Amino acid sequence: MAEPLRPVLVVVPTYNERENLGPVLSRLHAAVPDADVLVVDDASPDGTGQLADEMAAADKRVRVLHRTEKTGLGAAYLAGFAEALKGEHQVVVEMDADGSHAPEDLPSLLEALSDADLVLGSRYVPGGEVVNWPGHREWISRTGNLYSRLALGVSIRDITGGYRVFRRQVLEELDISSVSSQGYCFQVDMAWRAVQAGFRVREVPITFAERERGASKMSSTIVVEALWRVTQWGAARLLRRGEGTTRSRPAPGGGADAAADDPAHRVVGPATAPLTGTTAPEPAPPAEPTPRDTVASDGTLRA
Ligand SMILES: Nc1nc2c(ncn2[C@@H]2O[C@H](COP(=O)(O)OP(=O)(O)OP(=O)(O)O)[C@@H](O)[C@H]2O)c(=O)[nH]1
Ligand SMILES: [Mg+2]
Repeated sequence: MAEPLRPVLVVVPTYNERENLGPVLSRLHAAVPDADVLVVDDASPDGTGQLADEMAAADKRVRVLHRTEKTGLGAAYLAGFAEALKGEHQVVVEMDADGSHAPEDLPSLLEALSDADLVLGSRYVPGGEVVNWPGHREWISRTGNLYSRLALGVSIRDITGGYRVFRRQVLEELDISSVSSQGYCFQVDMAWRAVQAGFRVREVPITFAERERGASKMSSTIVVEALWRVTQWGAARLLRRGEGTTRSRPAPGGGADAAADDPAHRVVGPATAPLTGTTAPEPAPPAEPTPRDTVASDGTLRA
């Protein structure tokens, strides 16, 4: 078997995760000792940012990107990705700090990258599971996934999940500066862009656990945003199909206006149904202005 791609950078967004950050990073380094970590903290009032600085001072695998305002999960990840692309990491991981994404699952996600460009940790493929989630949360998640699958014509079972592994090339080639979605929608947006660009997307089972400490930042706005945007993308897809628009075949892993039903794209792994999507991406709205991030002399990053 091929050696897993290296080096790996795990981007961990935090907002008020003081109780969770330490345990999660310890588990991460027990599972993948050579993983580097970039904590992206939005000036958490509970002092998560200072704690992260202390951890960074004690462990050279850890760095911290401090941002001045809470601008949402999507914006935090995008800032982390931009920072990641300044360095040499070949693999970039999305992982929440609340313990829902088990670091112990990361080795299998990394391994799956050997024949994929984007690996999605999936609760809804065989072997995947959700532990301790209230029934209504799982219902929202499953319904959102079903709706996205139908609207976008993709076979991905868990397109809203946020535990993911990207080959660097995916982040380089997708125009991530134009992504402005947040929350669940951010996850759908990134995966949908990757599908349309012809990247190989693979789902790998994970065990997703409800956070034990700290407060969720989920809100009804996040659900409504996802519904609205997925409906727009789905409608655009159907309109283009109705117009009989034909698109030239991109190189695998190629440009952003690749067709989702192009044979170059496939969902590999447990979800193997053929994709029926046909459209180019909806022109993305302009990115929200984000604070500039700078590197301080101590190596700490400041927004
Ligand atoms: N930097 C930053 N991190 C955030 C922001 N919102 C959420 N996060 C972090 O993103 C991760 C996921 O947030 P959660 O509140 O757990 O949201 P969720 O996982 O969608 O919702 P739950 O399932 O209820 O936990 C956690 O590590 C949060 O601390 C934000 O505005 N800025
Ligand atoms: Mg969470």
